[in-house]
Amino acid sequence: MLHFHILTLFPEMVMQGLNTSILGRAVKNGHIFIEAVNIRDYTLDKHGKVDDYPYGGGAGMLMQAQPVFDAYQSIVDRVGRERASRVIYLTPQGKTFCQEMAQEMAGESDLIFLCGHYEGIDERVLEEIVTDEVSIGDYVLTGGELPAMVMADAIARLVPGVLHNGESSQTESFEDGLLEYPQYSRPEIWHEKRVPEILLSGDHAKVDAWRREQALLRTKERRPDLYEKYRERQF
Ligand code: 9D3
Repeated sequence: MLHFHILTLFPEMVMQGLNTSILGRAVKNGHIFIEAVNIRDYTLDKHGKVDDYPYGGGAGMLMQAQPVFDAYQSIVDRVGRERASRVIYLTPQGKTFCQEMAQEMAGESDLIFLCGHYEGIDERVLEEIVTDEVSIGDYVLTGGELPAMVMADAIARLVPGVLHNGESSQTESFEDGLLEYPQYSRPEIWHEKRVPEILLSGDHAKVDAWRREQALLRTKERRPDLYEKYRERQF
């Protein structure tokens, strides 16, 4: 049972996205727990304000330390500091998320995601609570919510029981370091294109060898970086 706690100003967005499809089923079946904690609920400002101007000037607003810290503390008060030991700040300046990080995080009992907005968050609260800074890639989004959802999806599917038969998390792209081979279903001919003859042969050894070859060819063509890594691992 992995618990995701997401600190955000947009809790509905996060819950809508994550309680759907396969993750929704995983929550129902008790394999994972997901909660969005609204940072705004913890502000002491009577108008509900959670941001202010940056000292030293500059464009935009910063999320203040107090509401972020108190929202975080409310999670710790419920689950304990030991369990809630991992706090992941979603930021364009973080280390790029990858399958290896997903594997490692899937072994935790609790993960706290902190989603930034405005021009960022007061550095002092980040120093006190954040253990990991993660980006999902080099493109500019409007906030950390979609990255937190992307990470939760990638991590949750690795939790035992979340995927059923036929949704296997093994033998897939990235897990053996290769892209997937092309696949075909009925009919045998569609728009004058035939299914590769070997797949109709019933010779499983030949089919396996063909798929392996296709996976290698594809990886070499489309992801030369992955192909090089794969070849290095073979020696
Ligand atoms: C206007 C501020 N920007 C100056 C270049 C910095 C900036 C801060 C925060 C730009 C975008 C964002 C919002 N994005 C995220 O919070 C974010 C993110 C992303 O934009 N891309 C990839 N991964 C991530 S993780 C969090």
